[in-house]
Amino acid sequence: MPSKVAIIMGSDSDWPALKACYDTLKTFDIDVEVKISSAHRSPGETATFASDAKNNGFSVIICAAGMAAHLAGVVAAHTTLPVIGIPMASGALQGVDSLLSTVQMPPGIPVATVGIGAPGAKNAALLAVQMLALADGDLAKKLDDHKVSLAAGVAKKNAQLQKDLQ
Ligand code: RP5
Repeated sequence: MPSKVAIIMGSDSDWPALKACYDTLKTFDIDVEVKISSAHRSPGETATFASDAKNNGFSVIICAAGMAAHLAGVVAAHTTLPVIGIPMASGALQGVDSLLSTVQMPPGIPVATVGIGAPGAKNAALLAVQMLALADGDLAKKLDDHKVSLAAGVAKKNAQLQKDLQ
C-alpha cells in the first residue's frame, strides 16, 4: 500500500503557516491529505480520524494547533502511527503556549514536536519524509539530493558574500 501522510490543523487560521509543510511534502511527491479537525471543537471527529488512520492507509500524522494545543496529543492517544506536532504561533503567547502543550507529553504517548510556525511546519514535512524513506530507497535518494542542494545553497550565498566584501 502506498504511503500517505495526513496533515491535520485545529483551525483554518493555521493554514498560512502550515502551507510550507504541504508544499514540502509535495516536493517529495508524497500523497497528502489535509484536514481541519479540532481536539476541542470537534473532539469526536478528531478521535475517529486518528483511530481509523492506520486502516485508511496513513503512515504518519502531522498535527498543527495553537494556543492550548492538544491536537497532536489527542491524535497520538488514538493511534500507534508516528505523530508529529507543530505548535502554531496563534494567541497572546505567540506559540510558547502551544509549544509547551505539544511537547510535554506524558510518558507512553510520544509526539515528535518541531519548532513554532512555518519553520517547524517545513521540518515536520522533512521528518515525515525521513520516516517514510526508511522503507523507500527512492525517497532516501531524494533526501540525499535535498541535503546536497542545501549545502550548495550555502556555498552560493557564501561566494556572494565574499564577492560583496571585496
Ligand atoms: C487552535 O486555536 C487552532 O489550532 C488555532 O491555532 C487557534 C485559534 O483558532 P481560531 O480561533 O483562529 O479558529 O485550536
